Amino acid sequence: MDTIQREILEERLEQEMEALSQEMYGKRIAEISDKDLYYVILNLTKGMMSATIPTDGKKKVYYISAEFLIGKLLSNNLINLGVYDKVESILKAKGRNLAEIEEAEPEPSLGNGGLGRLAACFLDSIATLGLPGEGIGLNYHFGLFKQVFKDNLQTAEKDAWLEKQSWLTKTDTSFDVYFGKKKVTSRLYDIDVIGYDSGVNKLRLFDLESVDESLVKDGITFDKEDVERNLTLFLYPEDSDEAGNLLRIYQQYFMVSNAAQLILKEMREKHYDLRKLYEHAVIQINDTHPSMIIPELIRILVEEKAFTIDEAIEVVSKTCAYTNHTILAEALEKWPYAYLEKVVPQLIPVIDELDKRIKAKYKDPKVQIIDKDKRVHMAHMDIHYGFSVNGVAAIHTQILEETELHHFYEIYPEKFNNKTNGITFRRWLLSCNRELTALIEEGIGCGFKKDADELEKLLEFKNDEEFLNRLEAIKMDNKKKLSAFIQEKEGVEINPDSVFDIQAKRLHEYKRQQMNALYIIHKYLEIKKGKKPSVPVTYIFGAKAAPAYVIAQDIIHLLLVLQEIVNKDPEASKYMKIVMVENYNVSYAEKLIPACDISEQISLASKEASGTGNMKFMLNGAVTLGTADGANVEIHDLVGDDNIYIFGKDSETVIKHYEKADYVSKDYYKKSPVIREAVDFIIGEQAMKAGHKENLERLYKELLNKDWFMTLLDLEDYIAVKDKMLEDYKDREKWKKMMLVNIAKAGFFSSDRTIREYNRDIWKLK
Ligand code: NBG
Repeated sequence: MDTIQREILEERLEQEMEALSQEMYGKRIAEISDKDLYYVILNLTKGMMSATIPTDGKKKVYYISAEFLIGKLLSNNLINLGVYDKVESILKAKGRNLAEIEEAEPEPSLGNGGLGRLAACFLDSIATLGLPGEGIGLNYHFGLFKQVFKDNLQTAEKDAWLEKQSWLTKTDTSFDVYFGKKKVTSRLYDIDVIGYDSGVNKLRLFDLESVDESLVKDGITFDKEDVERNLTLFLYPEDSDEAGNLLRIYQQYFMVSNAAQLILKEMREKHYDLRKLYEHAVIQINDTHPSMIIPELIRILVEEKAFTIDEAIEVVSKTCAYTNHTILAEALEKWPYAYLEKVVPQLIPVIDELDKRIKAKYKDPKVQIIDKDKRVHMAHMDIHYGFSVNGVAAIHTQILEETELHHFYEIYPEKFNNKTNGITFRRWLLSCNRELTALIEEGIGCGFKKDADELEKLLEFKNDEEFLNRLEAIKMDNKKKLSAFIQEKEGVEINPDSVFDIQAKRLHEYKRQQMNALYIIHKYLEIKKGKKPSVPVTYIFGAKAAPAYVIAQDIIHLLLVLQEIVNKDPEASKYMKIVMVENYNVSYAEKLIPACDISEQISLASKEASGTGNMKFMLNGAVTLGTADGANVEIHDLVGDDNIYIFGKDSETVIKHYEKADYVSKDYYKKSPVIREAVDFIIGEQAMKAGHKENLERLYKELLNKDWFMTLLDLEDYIAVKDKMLEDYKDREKWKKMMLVNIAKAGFFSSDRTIREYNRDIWKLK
């Protein structure tokens, strides 16, 4: 179908919908269930998307990523097609509610956190800007895992999100993938990614033909060695043992081998000269998971396309670019050489050659690909044999250049560049906060939907009482909706008149959910001593912890224990409530973010590469409470001192502490009675009664004896700044202005801006 046909389709939307309902279920729309109606609209939408003109050009970006946290797609696709309102009103006339139908859509479980959600925002922006680009990843049947709380502990179940009818379209593309002599076969599934008022691209997800879901017996455990059947069952399978590590390498190679074959197939079909691969393809390596694409492409060019090794290295190096998303050592993959030998022996000669060339040129052990312990540093390979290295926020890139990757920066200063992350406003404003979108549109017109910088025009309303009151009323309305949802989902009653203080992100010690917990304990103890807060607060958490990350599980445990203690306390619960929501995901985020007053962004400075939740909260009128880290720094620059609350030691100080190894958490504990009291509560009688001794004691000891992410370093400052912020909340005039300024200044964080920069500096697509 061409666009003319799409227009016809749009005009006849109602008839088409009824016809499809008849065809699929033999009933009228008014008569079918929400789930069936969801399938009807799904099919209709898929039809409209396939009738949209695909973006095209001489050069294309292939964004290879282990994660694409795309979220539910129905509303987003309807919005981007420009038919959301129309569909909504057609349904309304038939007594149906689009929001309820959206609930019937399962959320794809193809990602973990920020890195995967960023990839999804990027796909939206690439399509919206009309750039030719595709995402390439894997089709995990059970995703990461579904979080279920039992006995105040996190347990993990498989997240079975795949349904017979879905956004995935099975293609007839299939490749053979070899692990040494062992062969498996893949199958490609596509998801159309429609831009806002523009063309359509594809997310290409490879699956294993022989995958066997019945391998998963209990929770998320399965035979890790049965790779012929398990490769695409889970994202990031548990890797605390050798089998788990090998499986991750199998998955990564499966992903890049398919990607390489797909790219080369397209080159062949378009009759492009492989020797000029870089004129037609640019491969963005999203973190180190897809790094093996480099040796794999070199191998194919040499073995099958008659390139010399020099030629292959040159062509591939001009095609690949690498994005770094973290300075945490644990996340910078270093695979034992022996593991690679086992899984992908065919890559070993190439990796050896790449390493040999570096060893011949540079003596510095810090820049070697294979280190003295025979581990292969994937990021090092990316930096040497790619043409671009970027960080994801200004301060992060600066830390890469000056500290973490300094030795590389000295060799290749020209390769380094910053691309501050962004978010798609289609999902994180237009779709998740329709009331706010309408108010903004009334105030400044609809230009901001295509050009996010236009949000600045909102500053005109800084002294407009009526506008500010409406802004406040929308926030209140969103808080009421969230309260009702939480009551239903979690069985916890919260007060919409309280301050909504939200920390929603993966659980990691550096993100310091434990610091927020210590604040909560402190407040609780104050109330018990008779000091009543002047404004009630609801503390909301959303976080999953990797199943093998013991301390992270313990922190979740503490939060759930606090939830039990505080919410059940008739006195304290008048002033504070705690909700740790179960199975936090994109859909939950879409409900939390529009209802938030205080956006908690409290990482240990230097450790949060960027953060993207911070941008979503700000865009929806929350005020940030954070450390000078990641994109918080840029938010601070944009909104100014008066519209953000920054606390804690800065990244330079923190990095010095690490260098000198002079941070001793016990010193802080000893010095401050406030800290001592809060930390001791963890193993006090009350907590022990509600929780488990083993978990609580372990967490207590960790905080006291190690505290690698320096919670106690910043705790007192955090308490002081948060208290001040809550005081300021009562000054409604001041707060409403802060909300407005945050929204007005959020335009910079549109992923359209980020993608324009990627394209300008790295991809150079037309
Ligand atoms: C995460 C960082 C975040 C950042 C996202 C997206 C990984 C490895 N890194 O700070 O922790 O916002 O990437 O860039 O998931």
